[in-house]
Amino acid sequence: MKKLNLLTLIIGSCMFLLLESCNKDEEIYDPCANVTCQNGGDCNDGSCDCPEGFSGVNCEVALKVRKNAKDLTIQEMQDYVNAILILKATPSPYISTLSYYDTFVRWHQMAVEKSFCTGYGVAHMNPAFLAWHRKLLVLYENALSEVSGQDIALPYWDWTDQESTDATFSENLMGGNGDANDEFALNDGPFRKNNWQVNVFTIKPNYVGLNPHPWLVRNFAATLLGSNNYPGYPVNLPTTAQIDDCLNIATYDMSPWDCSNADEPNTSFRFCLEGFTDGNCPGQQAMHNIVHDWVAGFFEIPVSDIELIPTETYNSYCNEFMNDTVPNNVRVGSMEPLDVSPNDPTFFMHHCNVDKLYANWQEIGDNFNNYSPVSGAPEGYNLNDQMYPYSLPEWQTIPQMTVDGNTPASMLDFKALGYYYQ
Ligand SMILES: [Cu+2]
Repeated sequence: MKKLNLLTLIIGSCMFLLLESCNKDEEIYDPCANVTCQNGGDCNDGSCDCPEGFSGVNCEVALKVRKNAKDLTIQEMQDYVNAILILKATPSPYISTLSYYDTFVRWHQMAVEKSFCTGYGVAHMNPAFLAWHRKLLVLYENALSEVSGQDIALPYWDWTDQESTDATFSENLMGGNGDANDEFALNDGPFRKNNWQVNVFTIKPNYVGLNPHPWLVRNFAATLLGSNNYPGYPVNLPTTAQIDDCLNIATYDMSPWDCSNADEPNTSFRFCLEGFTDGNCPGQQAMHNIVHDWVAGFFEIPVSDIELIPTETYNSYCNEFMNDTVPNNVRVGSMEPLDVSPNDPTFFMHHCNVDKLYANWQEIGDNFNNYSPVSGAPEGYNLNDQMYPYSLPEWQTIPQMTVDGNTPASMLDFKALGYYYQ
């Protein structure tokens, strides 16, 4: 009897200890036990699901909010414009002969110069188009904050929203249309003639005589029909339906990875958003490309005799002179010559909308890691390639340049870059 009781006691104790240790095991394996999510984040399977506006392992990083231009307060508009004017007056930490603002124009031009020499796209007409410009915007946003001492978030211009267009081209932001009585020079707003000087000029020989002035020129939606080059098609802002068509494409990009595949418009998101519509490079334009046309405009000025003027430009990247002839009565606005279109600060509000649509596409389809090609395409196209000219050795000691990385892969997660869109 006593023996049985003792056995029961022993077995009972053992089971108790076993259960206890089971309970303890459960506690040890709770993946959220040691995770503290800040700012209202919820732990899920050991990692924090952060509320909108926060990022980081513990939701400790407050993201910059990039807003629609129409939703900025007057103060936010003034802070943004003042920061741009300060950037224009600040010496460049990268290129000693230029201002900090003009460095962004030059980087864009360097990429285009390299495209001219190599025959393949560097910042445009290739899969890295969106990553290359995302990097430019992050550098620009951080530089504006750095020089102004304000926490600047880039605003975007929603092309489909009239209120956004009105706010973008208001006195408080980019100024309005060019002056019809002054060959469409920009004569209002903070970037008007005599208040904002263009210092980096196009090296596209077919545009050098068409865009000769050291001030900004805009002629909204102006087009010269019937000519092959200026641009020969109607120029309208993209519609919501056109944007939805692009956002609905699941494939990021596909071979031949440029603008020469007639099948790509309906099958490649990058091709669609960049704005090619057929297999002809450049061909009829849409989306991002046509917005450059829309802001710039193509027009004629009165001259006594129409003649063709020879033009010559120098391409420093490949140490080459390029020649063309241009009609002396045709002009284009500042957003048109591909290489130096960032001379007009509207460039950055336009590209912020391109980047927003890219972010929307990434979020809608859970496409954060959807990028192609991974390898095998020309240098600069692949997921882990270095992007020129950010990758130049002389800038790899500057933390602002290197902190986020220089590859398409390092540009995929925009929240990790410190911002989101509202
Ligand atoms: Cu560009």
